[in-house]
Amino acid sequence: MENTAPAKKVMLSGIKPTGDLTLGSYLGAIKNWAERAEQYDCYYFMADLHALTTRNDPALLRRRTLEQLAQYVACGLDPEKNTLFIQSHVPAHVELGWVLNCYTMFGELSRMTQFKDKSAKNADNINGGLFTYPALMAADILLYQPDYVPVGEDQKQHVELTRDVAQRFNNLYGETFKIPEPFVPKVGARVMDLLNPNSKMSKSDEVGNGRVVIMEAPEDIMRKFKRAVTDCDTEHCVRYDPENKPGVANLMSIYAAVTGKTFPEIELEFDGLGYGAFKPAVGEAVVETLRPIREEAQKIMKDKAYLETLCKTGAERAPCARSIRRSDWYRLRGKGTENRESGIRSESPLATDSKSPARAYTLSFHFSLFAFHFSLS
Ligand code: AQP
Repeated sequence: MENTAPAKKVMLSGIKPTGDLTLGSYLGAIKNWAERAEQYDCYYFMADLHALTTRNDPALLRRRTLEQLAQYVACGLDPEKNTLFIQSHVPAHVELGWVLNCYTMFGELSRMTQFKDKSAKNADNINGGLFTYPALMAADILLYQPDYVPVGEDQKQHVELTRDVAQRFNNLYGETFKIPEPFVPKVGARVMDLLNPNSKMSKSDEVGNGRVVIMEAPEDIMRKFKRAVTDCDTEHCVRYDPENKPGVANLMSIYAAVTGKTFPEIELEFDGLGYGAFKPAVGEAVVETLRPIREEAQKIMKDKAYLETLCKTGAERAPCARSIRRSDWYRLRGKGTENRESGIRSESPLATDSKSPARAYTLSFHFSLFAFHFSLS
């Protein structure tokens, strides 16, 4: 019998393997992905090409990419229900990335907060990739025609730029790309550093007491939460006031995200108990949330054959399932379209016959430095 069920909406997101996944990566991104596999057709990738904007030891990058894949699965991303893949294994990301680079404006890229932050942090390596990162990210997204892109608050600006670029392209050449929506979680959208609650908890930050990673030992997590910065309020009052009590607000957001409790419920729970009771309670809740993930990820990491199969299947499934056909963006609507702005009929200089086996150009992405090899042992 013919399947008449309406097609599921598509979700897509990725994380760059620039360091160990943090509590922020989990609460701001992966946790929300894992909760939506039944409802959506989901694509999640390891953004190893984006990781090249910082200097990497190739072996470490390969190891982190695989660890990230294992952690995705351990966090609940069932590879049967989600397409999990490594970005560099799907060359179309780079191909469309170049095309979209040419439709992304210098001024737009200059305004990206993340570019400004990262350039300030890495003043000795402000490379072109760091600047044009959002154009590749636009390609990562638009390639799969997603309806939603689940991201933390910090990446919302990039998704908005993706929308602008897609709209610009569509206006010029006709409806080619679906315009995606950012999907930002209500709690956990911006997990802050435990020692500096005005700064986001990041993977590539110095390993220190302000950052908690998914694979961390329970005793280390507890120590970090007990030392977390709160404020000088003499009553040690647990109240949600991000402006005046950013440290407490951050801990409350983390607690809310891992327990599902609301802020008023948390205030009531710790009413009169002070920070001495509150901080270890948050630590324990985080430990218990991360414990099964850590144990499962450790098991998966030992099974290299399984990981290898996941990588292969992901690379095969990703480009063909829902992705936009390359002929659509290269031919720019094929036989010539009405240019809506000028009224001139245009034929793309990149146009090729989609039936021809000859491709506009081939891009072999097997440069050995970063290509995938099992070199974990
Ligand atoms: N602290 C955070 N709170 C909430 N969400 C977060 N995300 C990252 N950190 C937090 C979300 O996780 C995804 C990770 O995206 P990414 O690794 O590609 O980029 P990023 O935002 O630059 O992450 P980091 O950890 O800060 O990495 P580095 O240090 O390498 O730059 C995104 O959805 C992000 O919003």
